[in-house]
Amino acid sequence: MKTVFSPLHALHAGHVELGAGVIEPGYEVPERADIVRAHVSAAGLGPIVPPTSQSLDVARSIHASDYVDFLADAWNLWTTEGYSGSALPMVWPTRPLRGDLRPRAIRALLGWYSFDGGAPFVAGTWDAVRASYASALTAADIVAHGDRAAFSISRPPGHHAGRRMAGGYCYLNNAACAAQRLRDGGATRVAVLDVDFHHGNGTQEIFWHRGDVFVANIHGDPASEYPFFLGAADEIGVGEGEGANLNLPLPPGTDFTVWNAALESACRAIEQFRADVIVVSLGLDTFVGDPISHFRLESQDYPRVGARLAALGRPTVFVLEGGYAVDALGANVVGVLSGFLDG
Ligand code: OKP
Ligand code: ZN
Repeated sequence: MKTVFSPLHALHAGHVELGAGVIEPGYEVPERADIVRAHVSAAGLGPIVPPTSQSLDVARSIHASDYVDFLADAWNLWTTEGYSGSALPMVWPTRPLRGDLRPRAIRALLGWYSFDGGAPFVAGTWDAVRASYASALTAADIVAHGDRAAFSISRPPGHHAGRRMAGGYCYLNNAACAAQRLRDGGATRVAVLDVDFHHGNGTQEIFWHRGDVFVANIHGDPASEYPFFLGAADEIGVGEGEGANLNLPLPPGTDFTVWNAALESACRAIEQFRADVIVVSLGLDTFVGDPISHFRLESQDYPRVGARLAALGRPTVFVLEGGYAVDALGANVVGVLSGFLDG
């Protein structure tokens, strides 16, 4: 299996985030991608290749074009207005404030284009975001050209990014863009399976009205877990998309036995959908040692996850999402991918 990696991810570094009662160093650190790359290399899973050059066309079809422009300009606007540090929003146009007054000030634009304070910008953020996106599209292209699977070490992650909002460490929705790329390349039906601990609210929003992309999520119950305001079991899609969204929320403390039963349900739904190709939003923050998440999967469980995905018998694009127990992240990713290859 080819792995796509760009060193440009490291330009997104040094940012802070809002914790509970504190501003703290971000959990979404460059070491994450580097340890994943090192473990993929050491395990000999296959060649590690750079992303090919990719235009923003797919990003502009999945996201609002003005949002993509904003992502590209945000750091420049922030410094032009005289600020430094991490560019973070501080006001959001939530109900009952007006949602039609697009502001000019960068402090407010950051809120216009986000749903939380979890997607800060630093000088290198946009370059890293572009590389993360290009890596996901490159992995999609590798699979579209006939490989059984490919893996994108996308950093920053993407699944919380909606059509016109950043949040939760995410800017461009890499997995959604990969799914769109596969559709553009001739796949009729694409399934996105999101196994990150957190609900992929952005991916759900993007494909909410669409019947050609099935979205399944296994995640911490939003009653108590981030992103809180989406991810309940009654969200099934609308219009053409009705029945093409499946949410499987699970309580904090869930172990592999229960989680694996949810995976089985998601896989059966994907089989019924008859997807031509699968995009896996591969978050490893289901791991028991994750510092910000609350499931109890163990390292020995991940190869079984990979083997079940292989049993779907479809070409598969793996796109990295979360996973913050950095020391274990590389081994857990390799667990899934090697389980897939052996499966
Ligand atoms: C991104 B992904 C800790 C707050 C954490 C954001 C979580 C984003 C998770 N200071 N809130 O789904 O792994
Ligand atoms: Zn997550």
